[in-house]
Amino acid sequence: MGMNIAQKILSAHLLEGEMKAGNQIAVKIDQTLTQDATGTMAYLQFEAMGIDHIQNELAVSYVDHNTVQVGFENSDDHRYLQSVAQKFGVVFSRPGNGICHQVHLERFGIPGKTLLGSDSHTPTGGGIGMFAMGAGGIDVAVAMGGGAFYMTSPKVVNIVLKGALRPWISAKDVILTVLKHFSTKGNVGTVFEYSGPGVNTLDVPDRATITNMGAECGVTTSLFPSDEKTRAFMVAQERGDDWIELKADTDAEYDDSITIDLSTVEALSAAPHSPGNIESIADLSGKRVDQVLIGSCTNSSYRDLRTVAEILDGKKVASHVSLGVAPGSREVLTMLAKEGYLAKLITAGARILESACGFCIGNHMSPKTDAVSLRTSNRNFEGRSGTKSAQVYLVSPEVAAIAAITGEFTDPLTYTEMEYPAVTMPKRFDIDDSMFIFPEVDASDIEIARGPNIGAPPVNEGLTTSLKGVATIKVGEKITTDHIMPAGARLKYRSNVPKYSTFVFEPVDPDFHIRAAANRDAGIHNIIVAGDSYGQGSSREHAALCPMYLGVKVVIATSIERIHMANLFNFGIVPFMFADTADYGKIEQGDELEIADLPTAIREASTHDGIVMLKNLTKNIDIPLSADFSERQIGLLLAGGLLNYTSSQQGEF
Ligand code: MIC
Ligand code: SF4
Repeated sequence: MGMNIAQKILSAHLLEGEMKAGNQIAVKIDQTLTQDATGTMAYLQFEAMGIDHIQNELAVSYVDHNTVQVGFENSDDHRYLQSVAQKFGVVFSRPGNGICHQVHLERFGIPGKTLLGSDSHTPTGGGIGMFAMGAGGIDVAVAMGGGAFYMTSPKVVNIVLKGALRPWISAKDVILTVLKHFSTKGNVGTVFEYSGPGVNTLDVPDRATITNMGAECGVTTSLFPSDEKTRAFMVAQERGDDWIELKADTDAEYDDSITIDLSTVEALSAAPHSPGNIESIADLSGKRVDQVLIGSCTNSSYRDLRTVAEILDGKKVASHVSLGVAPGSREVLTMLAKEGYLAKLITAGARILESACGFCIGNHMSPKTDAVSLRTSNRNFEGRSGTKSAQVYLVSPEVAAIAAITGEFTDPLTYTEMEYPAVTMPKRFDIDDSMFIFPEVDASDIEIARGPNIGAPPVNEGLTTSLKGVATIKVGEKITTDHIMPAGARLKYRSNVPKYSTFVFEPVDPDFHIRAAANRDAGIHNIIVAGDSYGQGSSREHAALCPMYLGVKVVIATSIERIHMANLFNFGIVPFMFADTADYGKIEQGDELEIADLPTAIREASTHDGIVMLKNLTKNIDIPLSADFSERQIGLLLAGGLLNYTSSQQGEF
């Protein structure tokens, strides 16, 4: 039987397990990437593992998330990251060099390789045929140390593209069409693999927009074939030698398949407050816009920003609109500058922002109260922009640029001011690697620089007793990691877990941390109760690490998203699912809960029916929880997390 691309790459990297959808497998990781917001903890954990040099093919540390440097904390993190990179053989991408996913695609990504990144948008690499996945920082630290990555063998859905996009419609509209079909939940353990004649109509930067935002569906990754378009991109990056052809066999099988006719794709938007809440731009036409922000790892390529510059050329931004443009990389910014497009943007009235994540993570450019903000980024969770009442709509660069001029949502298909500026990918990008610091051969006298904000990673205790606790918080469905562990103004505390923990659940229940810490100090276990799709969104392991620090031992949800689930195991928090989803209604916040002899209950569940009984002492009822854990996952829970587990395995990851 023939193989699809996902099967080809995974089977070439398989270390343990059988590749059957749903099985636990271990794979070899070729490349890793980290960014500053997750990276400090990842390298602190790498240090705690006691390995003196990276063991994988390539590790790159990017500084792109928090570059605002208000106070000393960020700058100290950057200094730590630079020194630790030099010490352990990691390539360091300096602040200003660009957003990790854009830069990695440009300078390091290789078709057919595996990439693990401590950021949920790592699947951007799927645009050139890499099997690229997001994970928590500690999983990336293990992979840097040469350890395997444990994952669920995915099912593979074939997304067949046919036809070609109409002028003014672009890759963002394709991924929004995919989101409309698949939504943001129910896709855990799936890979989206693109095929069909329409693939050939998309260049790598377009493909990368699509694989990037597949993350919002909750899939493991998304993949395009590596073909002549991929070769053209690699050659334009002067990396033609890294190209290989990669395509599915003609008799490849898939678990499911859908077809999208590109010629019927409309201009779309993800309306507040979810990337899966899709509306057509035609329906939104005429709605007044206050802010337009163009950039982020989804839409900040040379193609995207030159298109924006051409649309804005000779025009002015509407007086009530604030327009910001953040190029995805220094390469993009340099090319825009040298070719005169930057001047067009500035003349039109755009505010040029640093090549970094910035606005996307709510780090600056928060909109005014109740503002309508149009963004080309990938997430519009409530409050992520820094303004809770803001209405954030996710759109294509074309829609964003036109709205900046007209001051309102405008259907690009009805925009008659100009011909569509069909920008094609350049034959050569402007390459300058001088903002990377490549590791030195002899790192023996490199001192690791640590500021006062950087603390050792806290460690958990193993599971030894009965669970006796309280439902400290009960939340609804689609609780994102931005709800659990906000970024934005709080981002600078990523290296200071005691301080950052005081913001756990801040947007939904600012007093949670006080109740949780009081319970912890009184020896009462904290339990989180949640609905569907708990832990959507980012890979930030602080959404498990900080609750762990506050004494959370168990999460009970109707469903939990992939990366967050792995992070819970990694920090020794037991992730239970309601065996019957209707039982979600049988626990209220404040209820006292108990599981007798938790370690034995979990072990026995794995060999029996996968069920653990929870007693709701307040209501005097029993609630069955599903606990179908693998041997390794049980090991992680009993050890109190991955750091303890790896040391108990004596360096055997
Ligand atoms: C995000 O887009 O939410 C982030 C910020 O890039 C996160 C990582 C983080 O929280 O540091 C992600 O996507 O994993
Ligand atoms: Fe950065 Fe935003 Fe992309 Fe996350 S989604 S990596 S914050 S640009």
